[in-house]
Amino acid sequence: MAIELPPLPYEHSALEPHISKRTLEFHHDKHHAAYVNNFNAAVKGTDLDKLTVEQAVKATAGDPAKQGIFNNVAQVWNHTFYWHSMKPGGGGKPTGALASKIDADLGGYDKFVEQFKAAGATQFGSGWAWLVLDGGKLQVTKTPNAETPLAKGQVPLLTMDVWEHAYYLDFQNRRPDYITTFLEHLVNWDFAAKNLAGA
Ligand code: MN3
Repeated sequence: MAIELPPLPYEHSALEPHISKRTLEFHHDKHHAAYVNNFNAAVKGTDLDKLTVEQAVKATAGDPAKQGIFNNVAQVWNHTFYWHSMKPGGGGKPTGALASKIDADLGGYDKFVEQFKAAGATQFGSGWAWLVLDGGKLQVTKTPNAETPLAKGQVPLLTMDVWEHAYYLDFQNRRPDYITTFLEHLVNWDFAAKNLAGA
């Protein structure tokens, strides 16, 4: 039961001019697809082949013998979550229950922005910045490489890919500009609010 590459939730050009069609063609059609293919090839004929993506992430996390499989399946999950963390016409401030919770747990939207920018900018090398629910409280966090809060007992609400392949064609070395653009023009607060409501 091979897993499949989920389609992007919007057209490849839908995030322009902020993230180009060319970036999403490489990022989704090549990088995300490669993680799917690598995972399928590695687990073919094993018990891991019977699991959902989420189950396979949890089943391989922290097992040195399964590091390669974890890297690929966690990247499959992280990327699908990332596509939904953005939307055309996104960006700006959240509203409603999520906004109130950011005020209560993080000290307000401006503090969230400060922490999220720092998480993305200080993740050395490749990785991810996250807004998660940890023990019922919001937390901004970062993970290296394929690591994911899903495997740490946290509830992911939102993520931003800070691997160079996410921004290099559009922003070259200017990761901070990509992060600012993500927050001002792309972030999908509806998705984060839905994840909070379902937690
Ligand atoms: Mn990526």
